[in-house]
Amino acid sequence: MTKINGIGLLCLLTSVMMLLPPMASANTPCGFFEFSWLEPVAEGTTGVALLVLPDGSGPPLTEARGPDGARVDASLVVYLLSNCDAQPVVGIPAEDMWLEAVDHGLVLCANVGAIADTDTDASGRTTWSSALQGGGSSAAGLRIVVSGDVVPFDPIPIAINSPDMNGDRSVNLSDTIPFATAFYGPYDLAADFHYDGRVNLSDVVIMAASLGVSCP
Ligand SMILES: [Ca+2]
Ligand SMILES: [Ca+2]
Repeated sequence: MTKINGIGLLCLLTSVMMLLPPMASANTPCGFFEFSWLEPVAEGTTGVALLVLPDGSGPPLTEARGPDGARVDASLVVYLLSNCDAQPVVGIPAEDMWLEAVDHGLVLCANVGAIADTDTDASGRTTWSSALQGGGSSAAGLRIVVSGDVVPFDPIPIAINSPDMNGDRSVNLSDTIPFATAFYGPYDLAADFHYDGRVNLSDVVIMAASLGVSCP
């Protein structure tokens, strides 16, 4: 029988270890999507605002408004790529991807408020083009959240306002108080529902028409 001394055993162990594949790091989460990208938002979207109603009856992102009141397509196209290997992340459920305001001023209806149009496809692509459902207001910009992780893009320059001014997910008399303050006070984007840089009768009409609306 061949005897293996200490040095021989060490050499044998070293050889065996060299033949083994390197150990994978245990469950390293991919975290943020640093290789992801957002298609440039349509030209002219600087200073864009979107009216949001709790029941989703506001205009879709394809019909946001520019500072002069003109309709602007502010729909979003995003490609989500894994942080681990820069490959598309396929099949992320639409309901796991949503928009939120950077300053949390946009209050969304539970589960449906601002989710993506579709699951991510083979290229990791999804879009946002529909109306959002919620209330509140924000001029800080929007961001995309995937399964609770913020995708590290610059804030998307879309301001939000809603006749649900106090963000309690329904439009009622309590919202008319801040609206009256804005109507008689200095300009406030939060009350400029028919976005055109002025709070006037056209905004009153939207406030009046929205009374009674709430999240589903
Ligand atoms: Ca309200
Ligand atoms: Ca206005």
